[in-house]
Amino acid sequence: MSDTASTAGDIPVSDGADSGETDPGGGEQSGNEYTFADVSVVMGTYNEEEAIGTVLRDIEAVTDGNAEVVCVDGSSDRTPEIAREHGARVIDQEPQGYGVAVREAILAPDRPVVVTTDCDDTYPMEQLPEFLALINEGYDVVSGDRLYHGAEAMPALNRLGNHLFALAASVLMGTRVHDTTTGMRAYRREVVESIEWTENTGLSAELLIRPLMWGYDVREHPIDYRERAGESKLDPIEGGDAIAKSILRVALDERFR
Ligand SMILES: Nc1nc2c(ncn2[C@@H]2O[C@H](COP(=O)(O)OP(=O)(O)OP(=O)(O)O)[C@@H](O)[C@H]2O)c(=O)[nH]1
Ligand SMILES: [Mg+2]
Repeated sequence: MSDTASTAGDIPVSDGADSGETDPGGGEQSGNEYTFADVSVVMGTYNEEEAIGTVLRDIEAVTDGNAEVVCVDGSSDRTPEIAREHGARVIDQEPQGYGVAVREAILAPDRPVVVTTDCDDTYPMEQLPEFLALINEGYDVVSGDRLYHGAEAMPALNRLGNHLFALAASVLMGTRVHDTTTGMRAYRREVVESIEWTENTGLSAELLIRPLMWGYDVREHPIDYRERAGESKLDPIEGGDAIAKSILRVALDERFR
């Protein structure tokens, strides 16, 4: 199965066997491979007019315009107009936090592969083909690991926090993971349809921890990370506190399920 994957620098975090559970993901892709016509790229957008044009142009360029783009938007600036100009589907939603927006964005489309990103130009859309290739190799979840290459563009406090979150999640799960709060991931649709969603700010960690502990084939994949365009929507202290609690709650919930 996916153990045969050999992309340099990849970190397989689960082979689906260490939990002793059967593989609910069904392992390898059978039949035809997915293309970008099978992919939805989704994001929450909240006053991201400085970045959204670049992000959507990058997605269009690398997918030849074949990926569907879904933005769940709570903005009061021109973000939704720019998104529509670029052909994205825009769903209006009162701003209620990261996880509320991203949950809606993930569940709205029906294509078989869904990729999340932030709309702040931090994530490398040019690496989307690598994510799709790993899904086609049989992985159920491909998680972008920002810390592998050092994440120098990340504020030092966030970087430290992200290392500590990954360490805590690893200890609680008994499986080593390296970046629990990344915004860039690819999922097979069946994974997100089976999720029991409970978190908001901590949604990203939840969407790594639950699939891993259910025995899905999850792989971390090193990504480049750029400095954010526009203002952050996350308060590092309040957000950090919420994420730490999410990791504890979700990991314990799954351990004692
Ligand atoms: N619709 C909607 N989108 C949101 C909300 N909060 C955050 N977002 C979006 O979710 C994504 C992640 O938010 P960020 O501010 O980048 O949070 P972060 O990545 O933890 O923080 P940075 O490292 O500073 O980028 C961005 O695209 C935001 O615009 C919200 O309440 N509603
Ligand atoms: Mg961000």
